[in-house]
Amino acid sequence: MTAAPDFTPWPAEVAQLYRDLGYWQGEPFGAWLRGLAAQYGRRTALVYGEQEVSYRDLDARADRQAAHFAAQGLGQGDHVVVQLPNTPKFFDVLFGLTRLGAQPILALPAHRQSEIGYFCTHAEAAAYIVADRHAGFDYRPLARAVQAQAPSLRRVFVLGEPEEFVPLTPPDDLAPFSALAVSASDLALFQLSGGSTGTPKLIGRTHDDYLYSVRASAEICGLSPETVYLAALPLAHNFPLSSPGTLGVLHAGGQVVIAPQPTPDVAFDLIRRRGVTMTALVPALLLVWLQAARRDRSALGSLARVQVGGAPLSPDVARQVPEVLGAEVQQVFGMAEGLVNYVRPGADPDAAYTTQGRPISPHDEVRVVDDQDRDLPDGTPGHLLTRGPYTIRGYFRAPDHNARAFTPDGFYRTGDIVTRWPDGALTVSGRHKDQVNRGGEKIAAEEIEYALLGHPQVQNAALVGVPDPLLGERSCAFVQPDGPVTPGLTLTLKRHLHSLGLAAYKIPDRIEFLPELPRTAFGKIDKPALRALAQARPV
Ligand code: OOB
Repeated sequence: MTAAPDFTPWPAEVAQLYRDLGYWQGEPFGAWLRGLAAQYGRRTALVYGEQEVSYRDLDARADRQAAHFAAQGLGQGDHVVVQLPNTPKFFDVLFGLTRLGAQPILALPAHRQSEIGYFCTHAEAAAYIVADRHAGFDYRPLARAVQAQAPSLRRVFVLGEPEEFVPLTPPDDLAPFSALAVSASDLALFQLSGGSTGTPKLIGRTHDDYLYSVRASAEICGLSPETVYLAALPLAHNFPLSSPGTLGVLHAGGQVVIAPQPTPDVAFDLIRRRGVTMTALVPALLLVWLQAARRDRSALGSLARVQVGGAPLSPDVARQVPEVLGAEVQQVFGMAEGLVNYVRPGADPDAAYTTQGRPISPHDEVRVVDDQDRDLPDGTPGHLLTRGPYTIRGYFRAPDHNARAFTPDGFYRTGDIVTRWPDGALTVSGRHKDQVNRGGEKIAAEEIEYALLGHPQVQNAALVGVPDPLLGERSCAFVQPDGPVTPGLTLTLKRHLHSLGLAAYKIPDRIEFLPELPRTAFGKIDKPALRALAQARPV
């Protein structure tokens, strides 16, 4: 059996190069935050409703949170699944855990038992952190179910009414926290992969590599103490967290305004009241904002830049941003595994609308190759492979998958089809990986196909993306039933998927039945044919 390493290191000489270049500074999150507190002191770091948290407070809160976690038995190297909505507590937890050397696994509020149970068992998580309720969902029954499934879970912390669990808020009588020595080359946190296989993958990011991407992103994007950033997307996602995201804004001494919801009714008011200068959106949300701003954009006067990423943005929509929102649009093409590309601020409009930018680092290596991994000339679309100072060399405990997802010399196979231009800018022109990108939320086709195959009335199943004017893509499952299509089978199958505890965004938007799934000459299910069929069939 192959060993399943937690972390695939960079080769020693490459790591040394990144240190020599000053990319990896040997500073863990805890010390980084301490430095920000010293530099920015009483300035406001976070805004949430009427609450304001200064840099100094943020640092002190991280200490208290770390002390609370330590008193509850958490420590260095513990994996902790964190699933919190957009509140300042997210940062207390992130900074509290990383200060202890415990490693948060940053789950999304939409995840349910299938995903959370998997993260807890696969990573042998020591703790799970949730809010009592959010968006009409009670996370405590979920915590009970996960606890029954994952024997490693020693504690569940709950923000709000904890019931039988541990309150997330530290008690008043805590002993002071004495800092631990945390190595910057250790894992700081786990991001989650959208993936294309049956199980989601965990992406371990080191303090060194993650903070490099944060610092460099803040610089490229020209952030400063004057930046007021609206965190509208879920805080845990790599884009709003680090590209440059909330961490980049904190690095620059700016203000993070936390939006509980990304919708215009909530977000526009925050922009007006707090003088927000910048935000990050996925294209689906941008469309909703554009629609609302066409009716009334009087709240958006301070907004200077809107970053858009996570899914393809059509040049036509990009072009509307300056006129309708009165702000510059900045495309961001990134991935939780590492590589992030930015259109540089002030780029000529044509490049700004039609490319997704160029990599952060001069040491991001980018290859565009054909099906046989042969390099292609600029201007020709091909598979994007990459390695560099903040791109992982392997997923957590996934040796078989790693053998496919990385080349022997450590390039990550992104699964994206891109065209590189002579100036190094990339245009994303397609996707090779078997995934549906539903408004920026990634769905691994195989995960849903396996789940459908688990139902007795399903003989075979294939999930494809269908173009959608709002979400970019919606999902359509083609099912070859085992026997006749009984009345209500569509609903039965959707209920089946819900009962497995899959996040709601993964439930297919459409289910279509076929007597047999089309196959290619090689006998594989013919997904292009299914995509064409889904588009041709009226919904
Ligand atoms: C971001 O990260 P993930 O891990 O949720 O998804 C990565 C994938 C990419 O491989 C690509 O398929 C797609 O999302 N994607 C884009 C895109 N940005 C991401 N496709 C077309 N155009 C774009 N601008 O989505 C992410 C992480 C950091 C920053 C920004 C996005």
